[in-house]
Amino acid sequence: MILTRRTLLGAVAVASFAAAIPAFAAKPLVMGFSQVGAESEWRTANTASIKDAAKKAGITLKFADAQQRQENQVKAIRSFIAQHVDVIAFSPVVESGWDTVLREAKAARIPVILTDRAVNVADKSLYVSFIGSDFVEEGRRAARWLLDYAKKNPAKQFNIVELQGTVGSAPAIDRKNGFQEVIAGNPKLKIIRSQTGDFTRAKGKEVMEAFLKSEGKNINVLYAHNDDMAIGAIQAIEEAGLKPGKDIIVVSIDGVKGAFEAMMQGKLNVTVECSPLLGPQLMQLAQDVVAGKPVPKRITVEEGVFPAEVAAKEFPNRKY
Ligand code: GZL
Repeated sequence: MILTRRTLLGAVAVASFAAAIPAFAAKPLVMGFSQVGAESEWRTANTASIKDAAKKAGITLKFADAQQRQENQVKAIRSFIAQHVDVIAFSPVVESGWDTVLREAKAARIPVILTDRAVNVADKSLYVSFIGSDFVEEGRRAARWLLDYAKKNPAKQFNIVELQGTVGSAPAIDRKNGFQEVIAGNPKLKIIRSQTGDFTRAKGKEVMEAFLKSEGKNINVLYAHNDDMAIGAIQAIEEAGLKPGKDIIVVSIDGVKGAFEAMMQGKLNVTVECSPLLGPQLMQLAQDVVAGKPVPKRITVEEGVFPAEVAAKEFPNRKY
């Protein structure tokens, strides 16, 4: 049983005024949420899911957009502590640098839930639960698709360029490691250039232009850590007079609608799903935590892999 600020105050209120008022009327739960930013289609869908789920759950949401800057998230968390919210949830833009501010939340008896991305802290009691995808497995799935594709083209050497996500973020670190784990030791699959595109279309295009300038026709595979960077890179590939999806095989992660549209145009070959629709589970988790119920330390989400062949059939079912 986690004795949060809210449970303590509730107990005092009930004990002291039990005779005076018919019942202790529960006020709406207040959640402070610090979001990474608005860098991608995935993030936009994630924010919509959180806001919609809070509304449906009758939870008062104090929402702060950090514009992909850790210092803004630390400031927001401190502000939530000062406002005595009942629970704090956030998607940490990078893995490290959270110990101090999470200790402040713990001292204030405000439970913290991680959503989407993980943190690297020595003291795991600094957060109650982490709900999000398994990014290492997403990287493995991207590589397994490419391995199967390579088996159908045995004569070919696959020179891969990699667009990494935000430097130091859990998805960038884990998707790189998962992909590398599966291609390790295979002489046919080689990463020849790897650089961050910071999960945005603009940066993905810019870095792909640089890859094409330096490696040119030597490139025959792009592995992008998210669909937005892949879509930006597709523009660069076309502007270089090459055919994305054919001259350069495009492997990506997220499964946003833009990726399905690119697959239907024959410009992207596969997207590994990473669901942003975490809102409903997060709100239920927050209510359980504040009620003092035991909750799992780690909650993952079920996800699939969508090759271009299924894009047209699947597109009408896509929710983000
Ligand atoms: C993954 C999420 C990543 C997405 C990107 O859960 O953190 O951040 O893959 C987003 O599109 O910017």
